[in-house]
Amino acid sequence: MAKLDTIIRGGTVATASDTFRCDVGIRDGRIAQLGEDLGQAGEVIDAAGLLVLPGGIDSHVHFCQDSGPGIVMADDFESGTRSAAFGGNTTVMPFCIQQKGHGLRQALKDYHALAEGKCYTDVSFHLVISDPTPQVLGQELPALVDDGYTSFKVFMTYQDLALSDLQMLEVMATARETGSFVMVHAENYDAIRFLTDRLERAGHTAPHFHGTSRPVPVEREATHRAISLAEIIDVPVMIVHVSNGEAMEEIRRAQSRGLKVFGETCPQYLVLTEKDMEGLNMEGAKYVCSPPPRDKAAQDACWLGLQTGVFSVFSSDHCPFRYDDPKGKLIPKGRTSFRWVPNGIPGVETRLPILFSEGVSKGRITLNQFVALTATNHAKMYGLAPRKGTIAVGSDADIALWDANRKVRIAAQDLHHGADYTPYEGIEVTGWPVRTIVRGKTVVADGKLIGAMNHGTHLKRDRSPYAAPTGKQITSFAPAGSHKG
Ligand code: DUC
Ligand code: ZN
Ligand code: ZN
Repeated sequence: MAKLDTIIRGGTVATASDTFRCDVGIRDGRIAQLGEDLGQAGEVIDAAGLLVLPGGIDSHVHFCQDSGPGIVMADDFESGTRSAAFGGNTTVMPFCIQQKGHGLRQALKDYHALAEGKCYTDVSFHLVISDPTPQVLGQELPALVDDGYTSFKVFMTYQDLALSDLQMLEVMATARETGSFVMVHAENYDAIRFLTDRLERAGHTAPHFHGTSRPVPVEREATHRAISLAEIIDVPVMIVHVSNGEAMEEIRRAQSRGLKVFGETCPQYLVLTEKDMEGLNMEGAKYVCSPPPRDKAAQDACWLGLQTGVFSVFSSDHCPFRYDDPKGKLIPKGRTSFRWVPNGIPGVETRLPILFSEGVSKGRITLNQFVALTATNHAKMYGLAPRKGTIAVGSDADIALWDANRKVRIAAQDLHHGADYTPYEGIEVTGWPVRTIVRGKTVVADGKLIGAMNHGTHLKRDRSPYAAPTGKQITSFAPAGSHKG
């Protein structure tokens, strides 16, 4: 047998199901052998005392995304994937957004041009459909799904993105016909507009009123509606960035009725609260994201959702803007309220340490749940398995070595993203990724960037095994109550 390129020796390997001592042999970027006494290799990495985990897959990040007039996102592909790699990730999935009046193909061409040669980790794009014209749904999307762009996000809020219920139904019907996978941002646009107008008229303009403008029922109602629309079409759906127990309960109830409804939550809903948006002057803007962080009860509910499998994926929703910058979180001159603070916070580098520390180190979840929630389930859900998301012979050698005992106090100055702050400043974590290996090549080791910026590649994806079977022409829709488990 040909010599191995690399052996990771002496570590403890964990997958979504098992934890075991073994060495990992790598050849040509893939895992070639698992076992003991694997012989010789060009490079031997000593992993004694370390955990050997699948590299993180963050299936929800935003890089160099058009964010409106005068606003600039803080990360491009270079800084975004660099930060991801330092945080133990090997694949990230950003969104390619269709602008109203434009097609998906051109948007993809432009987005690929931004990513080309600028990725330290692998990437794979979701689409965002903002203008579901007959051309987009009838021609472009079916062809793009065949080309490996097998998931897309739709929004129920934001002026330039929100789809009507009719459009949601049309988009979901196309997902069912093409076997693509629908992700939903569930917030009620009209309710947010109404509340925002009222708050502004009352002079309530500080950043923390962002939270007041999007209370829990705004999210719960839209979650319920998205699930109902998906049930009518009989199509699976992923509710992204779930922030609280009431929305989580909507998902849990749908799952208990046998519906293919999935949920995602994020670090901000585990360790931040609405109080963080109350900082002096504009400081609260550092925490403005949508849905907003809530309260302790909502945090507990999100933990329950992770522990019980209501949430199958834990993502960062990394959506970075600089704070001390008129193109970022500071309200531009002439604008007056929280309405103008860009929604989103950085987090791709801190997602894994926060869940490891708060989850595994504190005994809330097992190490195997951690792997499932941060890597394996993302790969399965979005058509990257078995190539990605696990440690198995034949899979890509995407691996993060973890020091489970290392204590780190999170500080912006130590992170590698393009933002000038982290909303997680000062949080002490136990457990840190000390080496990140992408397809057999070390990208980050001991706090140093070693990888090449053109090592990362764009991954075409299979259809999600959870999506509707293809070729399923819609001749009938789900009668009410037909989905009891
Ligand atoms: N939705 C996201 O997914 N990210 C940032 C902002 C938003 O509304
Ligand atoms: Zn969203
Ligand atoms: Zn997002």
